[in-house]
Amino acid sequence: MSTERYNAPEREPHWQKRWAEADCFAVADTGDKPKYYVLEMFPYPSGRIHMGHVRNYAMGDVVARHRRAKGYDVLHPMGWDAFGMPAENAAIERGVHPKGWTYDNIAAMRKQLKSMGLAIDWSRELATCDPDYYQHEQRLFLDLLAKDLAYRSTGKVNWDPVDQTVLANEQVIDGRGWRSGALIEQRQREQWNFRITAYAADLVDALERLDRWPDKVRLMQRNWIGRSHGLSMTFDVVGGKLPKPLKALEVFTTRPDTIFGASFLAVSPGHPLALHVAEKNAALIAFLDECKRVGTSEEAIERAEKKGYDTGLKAAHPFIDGLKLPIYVANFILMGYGTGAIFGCPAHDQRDLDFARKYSLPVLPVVLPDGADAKSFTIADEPYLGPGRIANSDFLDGLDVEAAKSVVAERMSALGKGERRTNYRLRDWGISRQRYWGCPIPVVHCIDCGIVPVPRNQLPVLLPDDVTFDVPGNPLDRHPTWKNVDCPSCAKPARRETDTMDTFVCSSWYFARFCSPRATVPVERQAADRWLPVDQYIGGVEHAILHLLYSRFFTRALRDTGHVGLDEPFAGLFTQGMVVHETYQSEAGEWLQPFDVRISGEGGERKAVTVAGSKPVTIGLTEKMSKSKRNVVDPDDIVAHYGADTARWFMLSDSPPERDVIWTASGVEGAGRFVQRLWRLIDEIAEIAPMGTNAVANLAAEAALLHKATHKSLAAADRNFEHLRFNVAVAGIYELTNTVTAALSKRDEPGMAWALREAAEALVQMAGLLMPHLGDECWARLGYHTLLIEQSWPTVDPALLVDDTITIAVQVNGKRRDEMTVARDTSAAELEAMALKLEPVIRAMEGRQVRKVVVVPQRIINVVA
Ligand code: ANZ
Ligand code: ZN
Repeated sequence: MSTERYNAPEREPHWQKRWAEADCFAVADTGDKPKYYVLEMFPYPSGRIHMGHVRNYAMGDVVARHRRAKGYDVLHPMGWDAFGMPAENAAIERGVHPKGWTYDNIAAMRKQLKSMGLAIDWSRELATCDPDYYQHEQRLFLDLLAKDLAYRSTGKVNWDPVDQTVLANEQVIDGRGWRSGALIEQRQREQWNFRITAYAADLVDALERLDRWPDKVRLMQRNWIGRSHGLSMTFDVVGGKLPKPLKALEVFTTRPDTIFGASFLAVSPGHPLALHVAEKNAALIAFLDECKRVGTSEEAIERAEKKGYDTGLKAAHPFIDGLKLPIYVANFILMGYGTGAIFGCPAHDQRDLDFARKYSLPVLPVVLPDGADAKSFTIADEPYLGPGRIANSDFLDGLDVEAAKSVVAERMSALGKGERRTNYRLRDWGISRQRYWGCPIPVVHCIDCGIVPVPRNQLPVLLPDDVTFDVPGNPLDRHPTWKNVDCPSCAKPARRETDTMDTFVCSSWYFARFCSPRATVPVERQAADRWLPVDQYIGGVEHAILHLLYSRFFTRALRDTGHVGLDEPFAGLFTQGMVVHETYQSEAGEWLQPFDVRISGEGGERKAVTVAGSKPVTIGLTEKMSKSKRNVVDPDDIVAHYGADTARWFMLSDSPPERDVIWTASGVEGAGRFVQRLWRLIDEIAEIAPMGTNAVANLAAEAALLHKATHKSLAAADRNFEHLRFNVAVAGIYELTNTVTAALSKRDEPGMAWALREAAEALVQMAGLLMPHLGDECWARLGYHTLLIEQSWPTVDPALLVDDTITIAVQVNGKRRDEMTVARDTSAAELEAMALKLEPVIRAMEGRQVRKVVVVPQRIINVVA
C-alpha cells in the first residue's frame, strides 16, 4: 500500500496532456446520441481569470461531464468577448496596440483555463475580434438591414464626454457613463439602431415559456420591456392661438378611471406644444434649458424635484362641462414614452401629488378603499394606489377600477377621442459606437446613392492596424485613408462608415457561431438545428437584462433572416452567486491582501496581524473579491499550491451555487484534505479489491448495506447534478466516503471486497465530475486504462433504492400522536399491537376503550376511542 500523498500540482498537467492527446472533449456535429449544449458566459479577455470565472466554469464543467456520462453528445465550447473599451484604454494609457493587448491576454487566460482541467472543445474556440468572426457579424448586419431590422435615425444620444462616445441608455447609470463615470450629455446624432421593439410583444409573452429561467430574471426582463395597456385620450386645447395640430392634445394613461380626479395636464419639455409656446416665451426657454441639464436618464428624471411651467393654455375636461384644466410643461414627462403628455390625477399618483402640492392644484380622491366614505376620505402626503370603488365621478360612481377603465375607454372612443393602446418602455437598440476596437459597420456613405451596403464579396471590412490613440475621439474617423473608398454602386468617391458596433452585438450570437465556428456562413443551419438551443446557460446575474434580452432579440432576427429555426436561444438559465472574501486593513487604513495577513483564534476571538511585521490588522466586511479592496485570491496561486481540483471542489461544495460563496483559507485547506483522504481511501481499496474482484452469492449484511448505500448515493447525485445542486451532491459524496471508510473494518466479510470496489468506483465517478484530475488518477489506480470521461454513469438498481423500512403516522381519533418506523412488510395485526403500546397513544386514550383500529397499509394507523 502506498502512503504517498497525491501530488496534484505535479499530476494535473500530466492528465491535461493525456486529455489533449486523446482529444476527448471534441464533439462532432452528427451522431445518434441526444445532444446537450452547456455554455458559460464567455469571458472578456482582461488578462487574468479571477475566482468568479473559476466558479462559473467549474459549474459548467460538472454539468458537461455529467451529461456526457449520461449518454449525451455534449457541446461545451469556450471563446472570448474580445472587442471593447479596455483594450483601447490600454492603448491610450500604455501605448500598446489593442490587438496585441487582446491576443496576449487571450493567450494568458487560455493557459489559465486549461490549468483548470475543463472539458472544453477547444477546437471551437473563437474570439469576436477575429476577422473570421466579425466578417460574419457584418453579413448578419446586412441581413438585418435588408429586413429593415437595422436602420439609421437621428435622435438624441447619450454622449460621454470623457470616452468621446455615444452610450446606450443601459450604459448610463445614474446619469453617468458606466465606464468613465462622466456626466452624460445629450446630443443629436445620426446613428444605427436595431429594431428590437419589433419583437417587444413576443419578447414579453415568451418569458412565460422560459420555465427553466430564474423567476427574478424573467421579472427583470418583463419590467425592462415594460408593457402597459392603457388609453390614448385627446383633449381640446383652449385659450390661445395655436396651429391646428396643436389644438388637440393626446395623452397616454393607464388610469382612465381617474379622469374625474384630473387637475392638470402636462407635456414633456420636448413636446411640440412646449416648443411652440417657447418660441415667444423667454421664461419657458429658460425652463426648458434647465430641464436639459437634469439629463435624460429615467433615474435622473425620477430623482429630480418635480417642476413645471404653466403655459397659460387650458384643456377642456371631456366629461365636465366648463371645467378647464391648466396645461404645464413638466420636467418629469418623458418625450420618448406614450405621447409625451399626461393628465395628472394627484390623489392617485405620487408624482402628480408632489406636483399638485407644489403648485397648489386640487387633490380630489376618486378611488375609495373598502369602507372609506366619500365625504371624509382625504389624501395627505401619499396617494391612494390600491383598488376600490369610484367616487366623486358622476357616471362612474360605484364602479370598481377595472370596470371604470372600460367605461371611460368606451365613452372616449364613442366621442372619437380615445383609443386603447399598448405601450412599451423598451426602445430600439442604438448600436453605433465611435470606437476603434469593435466590428466595423459594413456600409458606405455616398453623396449620390446615400447609404450603400458593402457588397458581400467585399467583406470583411477589416479594421486598419495603423491607428493612433494620442488624441480623444474615433481613430477610424481620423485615419488618413481608411474611410476613403469608392462607392460600390456608382464608383464615385465616398466615405466608409466609421462607427463600429456595440460589443453587445458580438455577444448576441456567439452561442450560435459555436455550432459551426469555422463555417463560411455566419451559422450553418444544420449544425444550428442540431445544437440549439443552449440547454444550460450559466453566468452572472449582472447580465440578466441586456445581454440576455439582446440575445433573445438576435435569435429572432436570425430566425427571420433564415439562419436558425428557433426563437429562444437559452432553454435553461442559471445565475450563479459571487465569490466573496473578508477584507483587511492596516492601521494606516490601507487594504491588505489575504496572503499578507495571518489570522489566529476563532469566532469572536479571531485576530489578524500582518505576516511581515506582526502589525495589527482590522478584519472588515466580507465582500465581492475586487482589486480595489485587494481581497482577491489569485486562482493561479491556488492551482500552484493545491491544484485545480481543490479549487473546483471548494467552489462548489460550500454554498448553494446561486448564492455567494465565502472564500476562506480554512475552506480551501479542508478541500485539500479531502483530496488526500479520497486518494488514500481509493488506494487502500485498490489493494483490498483489485480489478476482477467478484461478488459472492450471499452478501454479508454489511456488504449488502454498503451495496445499497452506493446505489442510493449514485441515484441522489444524479438528480442533484441534473438540477445543479452541486453542494448537495458534494454532501452526498462526503457521506458515502464516511460509509465506505467505516465498512473497511468489515473487509473480511463475504462480498465486502466486491462491495467496497463498487463503492470506490462510484465515488470516483461522482467526485471525478468536480475533480477530474484526481478522478483519472484514482480510476487508473483502480486498474483502468480508460479515461474517466469515456465512462458512462453507472446503472442504478432501482430495487436497491426502495427502503425496507417505512415510517407510519399513528393517530388517536384522527389526531396525530406519534409515528413508528417499522419493516415494510409488517402485518396489520402486528402494527395494531405495536401502535396500542405507544406511550403517547396510551396517554391520548385517557383510559377509554379502543373501539376499533383502522390501518391504512404503509401510511396511517388510526385508533378510534
Ligand atoms: C393618468 C393617471 C392617473 C396616471 C393616475 C397614473 C395614475 P406606465 O405603467 O409606466 O405605462 N405617463 C404617461 N406617459 C408618460 C410620460 N411620457 N412621462 C411620464 N409619465 C407618463 O405608466 C403610465 C402612466 O404614467 C400614465 O397613466 C401616465 O399617468 C404616466 F392616478 O395617467 B397616468
Ligand atoms: Zn454612389
